Amino acid sequence: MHLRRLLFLGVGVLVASLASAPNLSAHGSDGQMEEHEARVPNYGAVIRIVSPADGYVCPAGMDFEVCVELEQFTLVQDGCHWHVSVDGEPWSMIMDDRLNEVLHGLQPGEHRIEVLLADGEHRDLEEGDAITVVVR
Ligand SMILES: [Cu+2]
Repeated sequence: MHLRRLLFLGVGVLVASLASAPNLSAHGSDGQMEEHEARVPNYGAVIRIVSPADGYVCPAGMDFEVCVELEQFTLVQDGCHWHVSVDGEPWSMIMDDRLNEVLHGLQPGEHRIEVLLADGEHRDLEEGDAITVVVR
């Protein structure tokens, strides 16, 4: 459990650094920053959260699993993968062929869980899916 936690934190740091790197060029000399990185069109690719349902209530301290289904998108091929964000911040990245991701350690309260398809350069596709969960 402790090791999994450490691995998870490691992935989180990796995600954070990968997610912030493309933004460096977006900082203008006038201090302005683009609100979002450029996203890529879906071209028919779909990611959909199949569970939990929107509005799911998760007991505090429990992990829960987000499961997705995909259409017209092949994981791993050309580096294709998917991203999970929580409350607008990168949370984790699924680089293998899994269609599920266990979320650990969400603080009590309401959280927006968003999933987005990503290309081999970690660019999000425009259309993802999102649910709100409540931890209490
Ligand atoms: Cu990525």
